[in-house]
Amino acid sequence: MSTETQRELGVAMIGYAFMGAAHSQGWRTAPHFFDLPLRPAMRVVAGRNPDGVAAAAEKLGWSESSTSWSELLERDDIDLIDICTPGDSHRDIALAALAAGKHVLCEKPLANSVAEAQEMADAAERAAARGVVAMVGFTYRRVPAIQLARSLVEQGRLGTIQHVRAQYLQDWLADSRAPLTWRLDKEKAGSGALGDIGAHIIDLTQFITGQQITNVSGALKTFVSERPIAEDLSGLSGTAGTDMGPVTVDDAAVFLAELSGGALGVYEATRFAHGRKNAIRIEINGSRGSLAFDFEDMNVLHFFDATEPSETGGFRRIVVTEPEHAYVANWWPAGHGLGYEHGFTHQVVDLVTAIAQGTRPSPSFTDGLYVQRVLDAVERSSHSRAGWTEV
Ligand code: SOE
Repeated sequence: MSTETQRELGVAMIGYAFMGAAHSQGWRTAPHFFDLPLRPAMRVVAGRNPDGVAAAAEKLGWSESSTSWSELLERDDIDLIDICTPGDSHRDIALAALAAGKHVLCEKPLANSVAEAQEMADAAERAAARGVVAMVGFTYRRVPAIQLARSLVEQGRLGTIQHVRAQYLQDWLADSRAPLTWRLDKEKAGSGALGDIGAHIIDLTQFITGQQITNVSGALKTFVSERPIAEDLSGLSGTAGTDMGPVTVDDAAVFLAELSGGALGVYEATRFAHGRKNAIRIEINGSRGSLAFDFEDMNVLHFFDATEPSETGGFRRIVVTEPEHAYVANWWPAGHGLGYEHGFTHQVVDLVTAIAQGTRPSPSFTDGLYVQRVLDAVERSSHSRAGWTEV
């Protein structure tokens, strides 16, 4: 479609730190590599600090900056609100945006509590009846190897799934002097490793297996209870100041899970795994075979087909960089591989396509609500120390 005649989708993004930069990359890149049915126009980025948000607009490619997200909802040239703020503002922004008839993309986890997530999912259902859509940003679903994993499960290549093993391991807090930022503040973030990264592996394993987690037994732990307050609270790490402040979230979360299709799960999320940078490790065993994935080698999926003769059997290392694999044909010649940022581009592609086609994008706010319920059940189980807890 020629860009002159193509209809635009006016986008405003709220928040401009790490996730804002990643989402901007998605909005900027998608129309250059994919043939989109609507042309995203990066109209406004909003944030509280006037200088900071103006600089972000310039750097990230937004036409304007604003210090008032609510004013954006009154503008006819804005069709979609992209929420990249900490979790404590997701509910208010999403509810107001949906009520104003704006499509919404919201960073994960959907909210800071089940009650907020429920309100958001209900609002998304009402909005859908008016043709307004909402999506939650579980971006890793859009890694080609993850798409292949889901497809193999759907094709029955794993048979009945018995084991789900999932870890999300980072190490950016392993140093006890690493500074206190918003991600360590329960008021802002809702929870720590559990919601920030545990939410991803909950979503991913449910997505790949098609099963929902129904019961959990978990334990949360905070290893370092006080840290130097960061000079800039909005970043991921940053420079430590001289004053100390309390860490009010978990540093690590582990839990056992039962899944709706009969599988047993073992989950671990931590920011204290020295040497593990962004290791999302998923291993699934079924009656006909196994899958293994590690985001630190994200262009590869390991597949073991137990129906093959054992003499020549073994884990097959599938390099997921071919045009047959999801999203790949739009990028580089076969074999060249993708990175962290591509998921954000694919997220834009799928969202814009759904809007243009009048379908509902996934993961929906209801999917986000379900993940929130799992997070809540893990917290309840850990606090009560009572073991198995229903989601
Ligand atoms: C920090 O742990 C973080 O940035 C998460 O918030 C993101 O969701 C993940 O993609 C990378 O790690």
